[in-house]
Amino acid sequence: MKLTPLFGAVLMSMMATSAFAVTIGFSQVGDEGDWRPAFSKDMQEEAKKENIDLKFADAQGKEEEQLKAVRAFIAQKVDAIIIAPVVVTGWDQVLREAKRANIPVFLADRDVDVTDKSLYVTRISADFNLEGRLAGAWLAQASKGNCNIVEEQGTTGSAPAIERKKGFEAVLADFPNMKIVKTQSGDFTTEGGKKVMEAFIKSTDNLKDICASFAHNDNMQLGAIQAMKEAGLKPGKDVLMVSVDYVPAMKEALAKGDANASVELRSAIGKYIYPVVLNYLKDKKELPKWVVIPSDLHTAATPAY
Ligand code: GYE
Repeated sequence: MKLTPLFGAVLMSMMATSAFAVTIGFSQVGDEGDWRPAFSKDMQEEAKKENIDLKFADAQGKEEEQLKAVRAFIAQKVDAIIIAPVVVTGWDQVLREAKRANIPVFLADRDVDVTDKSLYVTRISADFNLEGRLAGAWLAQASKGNCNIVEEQGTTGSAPAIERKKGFEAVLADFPNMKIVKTQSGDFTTEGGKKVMEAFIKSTDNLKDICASFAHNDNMQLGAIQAMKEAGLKPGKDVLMVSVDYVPAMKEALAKGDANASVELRSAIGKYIYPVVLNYLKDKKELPKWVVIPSDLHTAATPAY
């Protein structure tokens, strides 16, 4: 068929508006708690707004799955790759493959531990160490610097578990009468937190002399709250409860008095992430290695603003 110039122009403009601006591969951790799916949903919605063809891969908490997904994105020749890495180790090789293919990689949320930082453009995330310090500082004040603490750690080897612990302990170092007496990983899940708290209850004679529970995320704390209630204890009253994420279920627990404080980890962060990626694709300007998203601590008395 021969196209008239006008018809051809209309067709071209239709093609231009229906085509995506860019294709981005996003390798997500999984859906271990309430925060993660909220983050995934936001990334998908914001992608639509930005006219991005988002290839979303859920790794179900497994790094092997992430490596496969990233290799598939490279084979598909996407314009950019975003990774929320499950754990910090094991990334050098696949990042080198992306670099060789000339595909820029961005880290979102969690961090990686690589010696060659040129393997990724930048990381866009909250400061997990600060979150740990905020939780520790709140607890130091609430307990007047006297506190035996049980700690539910996040996924072993993940950036938030490492950094939240470090930040929290940095505050404790200033208070000789504050110490972590029990610590175990609950893998960032409600179930995991419940199991860990059940074990703590047993090994401490019903949390005798325990003043606080510090959980690396709200879901583990919500599980811990259940375990404590089942054992006839009063979370938020007998024991101070501080955690991170500030998910809706935690807001309810704070309002009910079952928990005392939670550091907010924003989940609607696509609006921080995509502009960084899109601008980089346009101008290729070097960026600082970390774009920090703010964190704030909330109690029942200080709702979100
Ligand atoms: O706090 C937790 C999630 O990577 C910082 O991962 C994130 C953490 C978040 O499972 O709920």
